[in-house]
Amino acid sequence: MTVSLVGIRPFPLSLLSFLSLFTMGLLFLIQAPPVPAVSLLDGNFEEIPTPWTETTNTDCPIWIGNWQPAGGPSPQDGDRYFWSGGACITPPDVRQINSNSAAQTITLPGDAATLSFWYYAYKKEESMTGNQDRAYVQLDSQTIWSFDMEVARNTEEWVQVEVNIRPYAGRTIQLKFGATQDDDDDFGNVFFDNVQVLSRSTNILYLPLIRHDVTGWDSDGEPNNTCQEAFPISPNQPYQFLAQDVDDWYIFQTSTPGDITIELTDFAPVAGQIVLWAGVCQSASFLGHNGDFSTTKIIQVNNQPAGDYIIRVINDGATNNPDPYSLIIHTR
Ligand SMILES: [Ca+2]
Ligand SMILES: [Ca+2]
Ligand SMILES: [Ca+2]
Ligand SMILES: [Ca+2]
Repeated sequence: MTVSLVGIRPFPLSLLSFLSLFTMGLLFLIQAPPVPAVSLLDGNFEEIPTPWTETTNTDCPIWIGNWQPAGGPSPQDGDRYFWSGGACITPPDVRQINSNSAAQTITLPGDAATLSFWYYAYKKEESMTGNQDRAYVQLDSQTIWSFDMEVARNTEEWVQVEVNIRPYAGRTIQLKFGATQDDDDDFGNVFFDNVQVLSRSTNILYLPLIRHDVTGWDSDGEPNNTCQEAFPISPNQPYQFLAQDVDDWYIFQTSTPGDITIELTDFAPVAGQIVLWAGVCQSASFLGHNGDFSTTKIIQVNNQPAGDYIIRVINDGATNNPDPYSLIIHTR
């Protein structure tokens, strides 16, 4: 049984000497911020045996390793990393498209703010019909980061991602990295390495510009009942919150000019509104409003500058505890 990375262009084997490993370790010690996530084990995918639990639909059970001999990239960190997607070749020449995952249960510290990880994406050819090849990161089965594996999105290098995980702070949850693929001839590869949970104090990306005595939110982003209490979220990441009260405020930032779409779905109270402003609470400019009597409410505004934005979700119907609504900000 062999693992084949058909379609990955070959990389020269990295000649990591003991000295270079030592240097990398030294840099790590200097640069790494405090990482309180004592319960996250083997975030670098280096340990043998590893505490990560792997699943796959193929006959190749192990996808944590050094995949340079199969054409994979040199590790972002250390010697090993997790390969999601790809394909497994079994004798004589049967190709099994791989949908797999690596998971572990962790307890997030109360001040957990960011999940940081690195990925490297490569796909040789596009799927001929509707591409279903996706990599993902999940917390308790909720997708907090997803990646459509497309040729145009090949990274050519390791890319760092930071995802806001404040709504999950303090929880014991399953963290899962993986990929699901369709069964057509073309498949994608996304490699993951160097996973870290960063505390609030080490991360300024999600700190709002203006905030009045709000030191924390619960797992549903509450309290977020005024603009000053707005819960910070990030564009292009799916979120779920509860309509268990009347007012939910959110703020986000864009780093480049472009079109912005606010998509509220699965809004169980049905009766409600979303409102979008540009700016900060003290000087906000109204951009759009949607009060459709529907579980889906969308606002799209085009050609907006990079900057600060405010969202208000108003529940005009019955309060609802069990059914979360979904909120995502698309920017392009
Ligand atoms: Ca590693
Ligand atoms: Ca495919
Ligand atoms: Ca709420
Ligand atoms: Ca609220």
